[in-house]
Amino acid sequence: MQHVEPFSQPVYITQPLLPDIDKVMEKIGQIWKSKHLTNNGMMVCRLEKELGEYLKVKYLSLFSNGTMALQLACRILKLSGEVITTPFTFAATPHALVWNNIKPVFCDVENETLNIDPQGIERLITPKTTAILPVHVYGNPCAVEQIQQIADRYGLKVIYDAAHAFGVEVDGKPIGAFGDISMFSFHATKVYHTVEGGGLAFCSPILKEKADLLRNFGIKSEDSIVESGTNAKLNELQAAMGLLVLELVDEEIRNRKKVANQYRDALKDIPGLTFFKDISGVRHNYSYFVIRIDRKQFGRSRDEVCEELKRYNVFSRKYFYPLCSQFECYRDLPSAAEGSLPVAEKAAGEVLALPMHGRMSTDTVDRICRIIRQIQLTAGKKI
Ligand code: T4K
Repeated sequence: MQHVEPFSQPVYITQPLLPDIDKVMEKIGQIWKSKHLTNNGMMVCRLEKELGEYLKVKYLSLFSNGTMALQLACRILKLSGEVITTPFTFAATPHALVWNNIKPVFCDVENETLNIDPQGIERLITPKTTAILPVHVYGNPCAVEQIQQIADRYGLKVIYDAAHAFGVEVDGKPIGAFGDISMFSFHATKVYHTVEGGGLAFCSPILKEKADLLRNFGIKSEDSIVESGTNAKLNELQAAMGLLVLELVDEEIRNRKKVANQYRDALKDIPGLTFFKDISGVRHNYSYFVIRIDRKQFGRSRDEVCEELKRYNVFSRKYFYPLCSQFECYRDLPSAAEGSLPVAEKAAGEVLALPMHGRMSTDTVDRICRIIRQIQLTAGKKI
């Protein structure tokens, strides 16, 4: 095999989807003319409508970021006590609970998707449990039917952390239609973004009404403040970006699919290396391209591969290591006890998200794959 050289420029885990700068300036010009910068201006109203249509959800509210949206979702549903969630997620998921004085209860994940394992949920339910907070990790849908059945049986609410699942559909049903509320993140590193931003999808207009109040201090009218809300609004500049990025997102997802397939094809016969396959009936968004590395079979650990890749100027990410249950602030919880989340613990030591976005050239993907082969071949030797 020919020796592969490092990239001359860093290759990051992702690159934000950037609209044409002239179009951005044109939109900013409109905002300047209106002199309306925030507080539910025309851009935010338009984006809320257009995004709601794109995501095929009945009611949508926009927020300053996904974390604030998730915090408010708990508040809207008046959750308290304990909420069952997954340890295999970004910090924002359990943090949103704690900011509502709710105790996160960690449930192990399924090996196939690394989403919460419905089989584990029931035995964690106590009289204090008020909801389940699953995450569609990497955009792969959770076992939505089973989760809903459990929730119905015990009278629990379901909030989906759909931060990664923009535009995902299951058998033609939009991902935001499951559960009581779904939260989307529109952070710059996501498939679709508004620089920073988030959204909540609801099935009921009453929930949306409450969300719209809570994100704006609970102000109903100039002389009537009806909720102890906060400030979690998206502004006009973010919304303008969102309108332009929305025009590009379908092509981005098509291109990401090509990148994912190229990775899969080039990496498929490497011993000790596995990755997620497309699930039949699911419209995927290819948020992340994640490999799992079995140290024994591959010859190098995930951490070694991550470090070696840096020497080639490739910056992969260990999403999600450490597990949330291993964070200093959560590791003393009974549900976080070492050994009680075996599937998640194993996965957290093996997963590595490789660079992924729709503008990656075939040459870049090919070179990353050849670097990974080279890292394997040089196991135990100095490069
Ligand atoms: N729930 C889940 C399951 C989530 O994954 C997240 C966020 C949330 C909830 C909360 O949603 P938000 O409140 O964020 O809307 C990133 C993101 O900051 C975070 O949004 C995301 N999940 C998480 C998985 O990834 P970091 O700390 O890894 O990002 P950072 O800044 O290191 O960026 C990664 C790479 O991306 C950089 O090395 C270069 C590139 N990049 C990044 C930014 C921000 C750019 O090229 N341009 C940029 O502007 O957390």
